[in-house]
This record gives sequence, C-alpha cells and structure tokens, in this order.
Amino acid sequence: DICNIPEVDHNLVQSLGQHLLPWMDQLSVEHLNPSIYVGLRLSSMEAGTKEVLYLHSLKLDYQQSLLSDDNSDLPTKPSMGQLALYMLALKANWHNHKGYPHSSYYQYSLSILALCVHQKRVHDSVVGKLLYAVEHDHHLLQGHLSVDTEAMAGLAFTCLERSNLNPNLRNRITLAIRIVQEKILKAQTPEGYFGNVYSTPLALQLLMTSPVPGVELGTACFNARAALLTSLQDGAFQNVLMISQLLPVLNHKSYVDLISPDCLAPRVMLEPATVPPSPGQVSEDIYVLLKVPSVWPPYRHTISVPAGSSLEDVLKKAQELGEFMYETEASLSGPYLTSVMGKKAGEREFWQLIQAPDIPLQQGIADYRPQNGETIELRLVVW
Ligand code: B12
Repeated sequence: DICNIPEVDHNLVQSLGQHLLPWMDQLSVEHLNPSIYVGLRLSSMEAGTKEVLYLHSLKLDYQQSLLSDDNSDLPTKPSMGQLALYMLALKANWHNHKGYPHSSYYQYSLSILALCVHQKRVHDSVVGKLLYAVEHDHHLLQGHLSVDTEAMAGLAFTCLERSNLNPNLRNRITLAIRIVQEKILKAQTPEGYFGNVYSTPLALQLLMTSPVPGVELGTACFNARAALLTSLQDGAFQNVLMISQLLPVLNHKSYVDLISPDCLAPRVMLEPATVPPSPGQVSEDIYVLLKVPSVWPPYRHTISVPAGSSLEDVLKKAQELGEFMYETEASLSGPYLTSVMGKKAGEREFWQLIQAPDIPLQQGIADYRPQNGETIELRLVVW
C-alpha cells in the first residue's frame, strides 16, 4: 500500500504559487530564501526569468557571506541549515534542455540530506549520530515540533538508502526509516494532520517516498490530504516557507527527488494574481490583552488595533504606547521574536507565543491574527 496524494484543484495550487511570486522580486539579503526556490522548482509551476535571477542572487549572496570573515561588514554567515537549503536550491537548478533527467537535529538532518542529493559521501560517524538519536528515541525536539524533525531525518535516511552512500549502515538506515515513519503515523490527529497542520507537508513528503511494511498508508495519507485541503481553503497557508514545503507534496514530489530531478516534467508559467480592489471601508478596532507575566513588574495591557491586524501589529502598537519593548530577527519563516521587555532569550530558550490560558500558537507574530477579546501571553521557556 502506498501513500498517494490524489490530484488537488489546479486553481488552489496556482494561488499558492502566486503567493510566492512577489517574494521572487525581493532580492535583498534579508529576504532571499533558498526554500522558496526549492519549493517552486519541485512544483508544477514556474516563474520564468524570475527564477533565474533569484538563483543568481542566492549564489551571489551565499558566496559572499561564505567568503566574509567574522569581523567584516558583509552579511553574517548562514547557519548550517540555511547552507543546506542553499545546496538543495543549487541541485534544484537543473537545465531543462539537457533532457535527462551544531545545531538542531532538524538542521543536522537537512544538512545530511543536502550533501546526499549532491551525492557527497559523509563519514559513517556523521550518519551514525543521527541513527543513534532515532534508535534511542532521543527527543528530537519536544512536543509538536518532533514530527517536522522526524520527517526531515526520514528524508535524509531515504536519500542515503537510495544512493547507498553508507553501505555499512544499510540495515540500520532501513530500520530508522521505518521507526520515523511509524512515529509519524502514530502522531496523526483525529482531523488527519501528522503532528499539526504545518508539519503535515514534510510528513507527507516522507511518507510518499516509500511504503511502510504492513501499514495501510493509503487511508492515512488520504485523510491528511483532506485535512490539508480544508486548512488551505481556510487560508492557513500564508507563510511562504510553509508554502514552499507544501508545493512539492501537491506535485507528488519530495526533497529526495532532487537526487535526479525530473527535468522534462512540464511546469505551467505563473501569472501574478489579480488583487481584488480593497473595499476601502474603515475597519473596526479590536482589543487584545497582551501580557508578559515573567518580567518584573509584570506587563499587562489591552491594546487596540484595526481588525485583521497581525500579532506583530499588536506588539508594534504596544511599543509605541510605551512600557512595552520587543526585538525580532529575520528568519526564513519570517520575523522571529528574540527579546521581550529587554530580556533576550538565551541559548536553549525561546519566547513562546501563547493564546491564554495555555494554547501555543501555530504561527509566528507576522502571520497570526488575533480575534477581538483575545489574550496573548509571551512566555520565556526552555526547549
Ligand atoms: Co518553530 N515553528 N516555533 N521552533 N520550528 C516551525 C517553523 C513550524 C513549521 C513547526 C510546526 O508548527 N509544524 C511552526 C511555524 C508554522 C507557520 O509558520 N505557520 C513553528 C512555530 C509555530 C514556532 C513558534 C511560533 C511556536 C510558539 O511560540 N507558539 C515559536 C517561535 C516564537 C518566536 O517568534 N519567538 C517556535 C520556536 C521554535 C524553537 C523550539 C525555539 C526552535 C528554534 C530554535 C533553534 O533551532 N535554534 C524551532 C524549530 C527548530 C522549528 C523547526 C522544527 C525547524 C526550523 C529550522 O531549523 N529551519 C520548524 C519546522 C519546519 O520548518 N517545518 C518549526 C531550517 C533553517 C535553515 O531555517 O529560518 O534559519 P531558519 O531557522 C530558524 C527559524 O526557523 C527560527 O528558528 C530557526 C533556527 O534559528 N524559527 C522560527 C523556528 N521556529 C520559528 C517559527 C516562526 C514563526 C519564525 C518566524 C521563526
């Protein structure tokens, strides 16, 4: 039994692609995002010359930052995971006319995957470290993030298994793939998600790559696809990084396909979406209670913003009003909250976004749009 994703409505897929288009014009260092390029190349759509220019800018930017030494004013060095995504992007740039076709476990896996699709052999001990973590059920990351991490590890192992780059580890690799597949299947929610809505695309990328012995994958994947479609229609996929992980799935592809990309597969040219004229009406204000209990004195204020504002708008407004302070850092997923009330998250800490009383948000500050009367808590936690 295989994990098969039935065809998805073309218009829906196209509107996701169109969402990426304006980003392809943003060629500044803070905006360049290799994941967008990979997602689009593995989709059924193309952006023509924009793609060429985008890859060119990625190359310039990454080469420059790799050459820079630490005290120059050139861009800071990309993380291991960003480099890995950049390598995936380089491999996603096949030529159509040729015709033939320390860090987290997530970033560690992404790096092994990126080297593997380039057919670069890494030492058995490097792979062994990830195998050990999976075999000994190390919490690849607590809570809801584990599915993303397990899926990325599974994709790396699947590439290694197919390429047979570490033949001595063959049996352990095969077994590890099965372990993560089973864990991901166990994490399926009653609605059909693997983990949560945003880990489902990577989970499906993995499940699509190989059958699981003795498991009915068909139904599980069918339910996941149905759940994804519902959230797609509800507008849950606004974040470009999330779209970039989803598009390959909707095109029956995974990162493992980058071993030998299918260069002949036709892709449809994307046209910019026509933006419906805004109704121009003045929107009402909503009230959001913002609190930070873990500082002294505790912060707690009701902030009013126009309906439809993001959590980031709420934070900005609170800062303008005084007493509240925050800082962000750009990441591939958008602005990441690094500091609140002057308190920077430390090495293994992060500022968690919580909808009171205790529901962690599934989106970042730029994407999450609070409802009227909601209470949002910012909580410094250890991960
Ligand atoms: Co997180 N996280 N995360 N996360 N995280 C994921 C991105 C994902 C997809 C997980 C999921 O729900 N399935 C969602 C985002 C969904 C969406 O965009 N709609 C998610 C969420 C929701 C969050 C939180 C908002 C949860 C919360 O507080 N309620 C917070 C961020 C709050 C804030 O802004 N302060 C959060 C926190 C974390 C921790 C646990 C701290 C770690 C990051 C710490 C670290 O590794 N040093 C974390 C991880 C590892 C991930 C994960 C598994 C991998 C990210 C990664 O390494 N990418 C992804 C899974 C995925 O992408 N499918 C989820 C690869 C590198 C190359 O890209 O941009 O350089 P990068 O990576 C950095 C950013 O991704 C940043 O930390 C990375 C390391 O520096 N980061 C960000 C991590 N999570 C998030 C979330 C958002 C919204 C932003 C803007 C940045």
